[in-house]
Amino acid sequence: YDRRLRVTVSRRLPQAVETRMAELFDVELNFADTALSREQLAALMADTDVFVPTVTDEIDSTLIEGAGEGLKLIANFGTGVDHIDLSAARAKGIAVTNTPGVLTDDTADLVMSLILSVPRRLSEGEKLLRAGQWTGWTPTGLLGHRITGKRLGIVGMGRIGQAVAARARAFGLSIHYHNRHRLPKVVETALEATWWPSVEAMLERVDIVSLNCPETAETRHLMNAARLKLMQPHAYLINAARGALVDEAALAEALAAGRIAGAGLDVYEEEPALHPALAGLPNVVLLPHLGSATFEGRQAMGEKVITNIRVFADGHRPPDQVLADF
Ligand code: 8YV
Repeated sequence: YDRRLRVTVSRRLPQAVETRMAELFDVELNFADTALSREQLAALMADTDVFVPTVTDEIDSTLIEGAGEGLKLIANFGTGVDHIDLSAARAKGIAVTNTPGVLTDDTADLVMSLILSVPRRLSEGEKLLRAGQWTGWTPTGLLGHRITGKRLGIVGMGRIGQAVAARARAFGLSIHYHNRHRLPKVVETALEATWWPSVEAMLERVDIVSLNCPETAETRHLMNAARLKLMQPHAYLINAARGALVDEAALAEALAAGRIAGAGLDVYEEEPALHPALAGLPNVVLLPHLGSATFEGRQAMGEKVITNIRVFADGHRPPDQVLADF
């Protein structure tokens, strides 16, 4: 490109990121900072070289096919790209990039805090206290379950899954994982992780299940009623990946019936809506998609977006290009 690129950003980003972008590109921002409608997305994608969406923008095949001829890069602000139709983008010659790596630690920290707070009933305790219903310490009040010595089963052992494993080991959990591909022996040994070729077999054996895989056609409703039934009645489910990995209605039913002991969720099937059956359950910790919500993380995500755009503009393959068969 021998001119400044037109870069359209769907949401407000950290100030320093916006400032740098404005120095480098012709930037258009959504000043309202509300999730965009399909019509607004279509209008923005009609007249730009680069579009920067976030997880709140559903970039489906119709939007991609209708995009202006100028659109050559979708530089996602975020790692998960389940909201972008990758094959439609590839068919139209539009490259897609994401921001892997820089939010691994923050997300793994959040997973770990759910692993610690659900079995220990922290949320229930805080609610009781704030409601003025705490009547004082008793030997048997609000007892939870010990973390140390339990078995953690990680579904999806990529960057985040491995970062969760490293933290969990320090808390005395034994590490089990299911992944499409077995990790190299050296990595398995370093994490003292046991591979399960079958997710079903692993679900039957572990005490805590953490979902850390991307949402794809294969992983949608991975935790359906049948797989939830395989979990042990004392087991907990943690999901800070994508809501669609879990059939929420089936989860609420399993929790209400006591077929599993509790759940910690950071993501939902229909964000920002919370499944009404989950809201009333005491044995769940519910967070509003906070996995990467740190100042440092969001700044680094913005820097990655900028690097991807600049490398692409220079005519090279951007460092974080996502492949359609991902
Ligand atoms: C981001 C996330 O905040 O990166 C991801 O995949 O889920 C979040 O941590 C979000 O995607 C921003 O678009």
